[in-house]
Amino acid sequence: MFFRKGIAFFLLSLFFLPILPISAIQANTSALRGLIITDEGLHTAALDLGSFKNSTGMSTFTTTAQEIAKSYQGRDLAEKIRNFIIYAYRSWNIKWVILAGDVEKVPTRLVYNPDIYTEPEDYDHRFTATDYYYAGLEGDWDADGDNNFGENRTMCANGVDETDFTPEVYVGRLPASSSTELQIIVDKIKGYRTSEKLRRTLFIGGNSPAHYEGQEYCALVYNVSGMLEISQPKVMLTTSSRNLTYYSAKQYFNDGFGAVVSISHGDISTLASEDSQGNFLKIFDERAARDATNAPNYSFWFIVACESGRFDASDKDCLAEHIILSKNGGCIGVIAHSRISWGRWLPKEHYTSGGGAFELNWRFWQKIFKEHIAGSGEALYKAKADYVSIYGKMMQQEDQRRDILGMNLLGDPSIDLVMYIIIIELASPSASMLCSCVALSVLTLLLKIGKKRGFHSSSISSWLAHSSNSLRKRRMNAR
Ligand SMILES: [Ca+2]
Ligand SMILES: [Ca+2]
Ligand SMILES: [Ca+2]
Ligand SMILES: [Ca+2]
Repeated sequence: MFFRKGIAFFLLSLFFLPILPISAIQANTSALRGLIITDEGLHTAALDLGSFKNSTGMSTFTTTAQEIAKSYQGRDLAEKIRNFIIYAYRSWNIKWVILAGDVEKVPTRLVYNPDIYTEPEDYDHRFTATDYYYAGLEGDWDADGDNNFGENRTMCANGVDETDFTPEVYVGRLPASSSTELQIIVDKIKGYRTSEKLRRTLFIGGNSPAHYEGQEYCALVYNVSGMLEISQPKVMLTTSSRNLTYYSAKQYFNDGFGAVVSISHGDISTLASEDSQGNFLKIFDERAARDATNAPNYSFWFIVACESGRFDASDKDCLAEHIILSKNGGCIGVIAHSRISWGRWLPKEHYTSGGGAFELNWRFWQKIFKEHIAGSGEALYKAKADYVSIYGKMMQQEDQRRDILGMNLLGDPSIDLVMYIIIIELASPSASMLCSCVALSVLTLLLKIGKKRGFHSSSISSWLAHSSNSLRKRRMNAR
């Protein structure tokens, strides 16, 4: 199948090679790392982000959906945009793509992925909203040409899996519906800084008595993801330990944590835990997200819950959108499910290999904490690709596909979580006595990470300068 897809990909690239937006020809394309694709109404804020990325050594090209639509072919805007991404990947070897706009500005792809569950009734449960479509660039995701994208082998008339689960580029979305909203997110990205607080992880473990126990699950994520090995300080709020309420979750979140991991029930606006009597207790909602006050210590949150990432709803923003659009705090990035996540109905001892969003969550953090993959987009898509390769034939099951396709990244995929959440650990004041050893370790780790992702040495030096300045300041304060 790879061979067949490879040929199709090659032919597609030849077909689209000569067509290029005029502004792209003028760009210095030799060192391009990333693309920002926005709407013309959001162009100013997107260009601000592009300039910022360029100033940090990440060469970025910014264009609009309207400009792409003039030059690229496709049956709809999403396909035209994807064909441009294919062109940029083949010609410039770009690594990541930022979709700078909510779905009415930069469309997502609804893939055919029918659920047996049909509630709530305000959307069509046969389709899952996924930006994976823009990351897997082989084929056209509709091998049988029936306009149902991403069908499994059984549904596709040609008997092939229409998705391309092996990512060529890493994709994240900034879900802004106005230039004001986009500027809020851009300002957060520009203001994201290392901080002692970002070293910490906040766990929020709700229960679903028949299916999972949040405390056990959070402990598992902490143990297997590699957070434990670097002595990451943590706070664990769980229903089982009776310290998880709407107020405690809100209070701790507002204090600022680099990483937030949660498991619970969810809908488009709310996260909830279930007690042993079957009562649902709210633990977070869009209001808590909107009113968050943790700036400038923005969190990166992986939400394991149903529908909290249903960013394609036409009538309202989902919880994940509220958290990233929050003005005085909230998140720098969120991974959340656009549809229903079934979870794994398995005993605790199978949590590690239990599959679905449960497993994708700790695999994502493992990419950051153990493998030191810097970009949140790369970490997510590599975790997904690992998952697909491990589960093999099971990926033809619709619930498995939904968890992998439906878990989207809202945020800048090139945001360097290793730099902000882990490396600060090595440069912490407790190590001030060993300052030169620490600086050497930081340099070694930076070079290792930099090499792995083609990071520019100039930005490593500028970060080192920043880092040694902060160390110097800390030492002066300590005197
Ligand atoms: Ca099809
Ligand atoms: Ca691929
Ligand atoms: Ca919106
Ligand atoms: Ca939306």
